[in-house]
Amino acid sequence: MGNRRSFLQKIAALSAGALASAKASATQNTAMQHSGHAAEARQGSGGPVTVETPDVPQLPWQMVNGAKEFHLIAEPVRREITPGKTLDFWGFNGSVPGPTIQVTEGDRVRIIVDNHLPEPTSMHWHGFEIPNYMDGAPGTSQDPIRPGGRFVYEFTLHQNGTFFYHPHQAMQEMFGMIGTFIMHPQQAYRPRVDKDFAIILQEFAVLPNNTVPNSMNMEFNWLTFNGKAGPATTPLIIRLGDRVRLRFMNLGMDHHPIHLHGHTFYVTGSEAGRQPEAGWGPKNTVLVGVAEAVDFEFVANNPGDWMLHCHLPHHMMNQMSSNVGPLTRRPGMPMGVSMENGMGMLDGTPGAPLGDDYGPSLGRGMGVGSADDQRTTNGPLNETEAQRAMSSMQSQVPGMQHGQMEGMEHRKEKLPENANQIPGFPQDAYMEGPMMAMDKMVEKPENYGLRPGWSGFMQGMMTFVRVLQPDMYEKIQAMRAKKLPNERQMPGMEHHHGG
Ligand SMILES: [Cu+2]
Repeated sequence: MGNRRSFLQKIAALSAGALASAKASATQNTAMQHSGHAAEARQGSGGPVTVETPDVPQLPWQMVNGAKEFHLIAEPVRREITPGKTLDFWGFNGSVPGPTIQVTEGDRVRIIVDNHLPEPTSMHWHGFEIPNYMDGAPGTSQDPIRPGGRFVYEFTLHQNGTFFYHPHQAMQEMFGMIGTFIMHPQQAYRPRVDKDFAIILQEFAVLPNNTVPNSMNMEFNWLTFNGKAGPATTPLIIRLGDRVRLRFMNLGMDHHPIHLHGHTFYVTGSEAGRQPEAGWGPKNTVLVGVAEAVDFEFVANNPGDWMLHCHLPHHMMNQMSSNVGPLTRRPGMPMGVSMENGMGMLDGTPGAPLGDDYGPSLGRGMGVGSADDQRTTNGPLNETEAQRAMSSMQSQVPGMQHGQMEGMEHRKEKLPENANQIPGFPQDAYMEGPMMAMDKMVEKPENYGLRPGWSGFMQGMMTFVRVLQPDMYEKIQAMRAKKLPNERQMPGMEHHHGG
């Protein structure tokens, strides 16, 4: 096992891709091999490009006794999934989802799994054609890995495609434990892609004022791409004209229809690997079912900042929950009443469905800064109400952008005379709008040049595919390269690895 310093160097080199070659020469073959992929891609030779996993680190390896050796540590992880919202998960090596593993078809692979959780776990290699005793099914193919224990998995891989790893304990899966496992083909798929990305879809149920997802819930109010909810998701940076592959993996209770704006794509792969070209059909939305992986490809020939998102309406929101008064601001409130009431459904009981009598729930409608039941501010309401709510929100959310209201379109709008007589009004409450903007809080090179206020309209499983003109593309890539020294500090990874 390398020491901490060389480990961190390797990590940094991996994130840097081709730019890392200078640093990598000082470390191990790990970084050289991976950055080699990118170099080959530019030269047009046979190797595939490295898969980028925005917001998730790459797991380094070293060659030990003829195998690529990886080290995964199952452990509790805290992660800020969007500004102001830090949750408790279980993950791997300080990350949720776990770090990305990339190998090549034909490789001998060894993965050391240490269990730093307070209960037994195991590791299942989803879709791998490997010996049964390496399959990671606790109690049936192996003894569970006890707390403090270790299991060493080792196998030779003859498949290629998009795979993932996860414990075979269902509740642990729902608590964050999954990671991307890419098996590259020895020769790149044709036609070659210039960019390759992978995104893991996860969902969590978290009551207001709590940090611990309820893994038994069937309704979810935090939806993530690679462990981040919009607007904290990191956009995919693409040069105009590039051929692009996106790979999605889903481990949750819902299926996610993933939709890309501005382009038509072709589904080229599944969780079982590359699909025959004869079966590729044009689409712009593809359902990524539970336990599935979907690869799709397109030519990024339409410049702009294009939405890439799950199209389930509730999956494009953050922190939905019922307007239940005290629950939204008082920690430790006991769970109450029936499921119907908790979900905000009327059952004939007297009183307001959103009143304090009803218990906590993950029903509908609470946004950042909600307090008591109140008039919403986000639709075409009157100006005074909007400003009142805005100032209370700014006092509750440090760093929330001031002045966002200025000049925004809806200030000029007047509430239609009959608005409050229209059943169902308002529908666009809390969910999105200029009041939610937090551009500064999520500032990063990949967001450079987006339309001011953009972040007020991005939540849940939403990100951008940014198809950029060459000059803008180069500029952002240069900014990303400059930012790397900071990325070397990866909390959680260094601190658990040496032990
Ligand atoms: Cu979805």
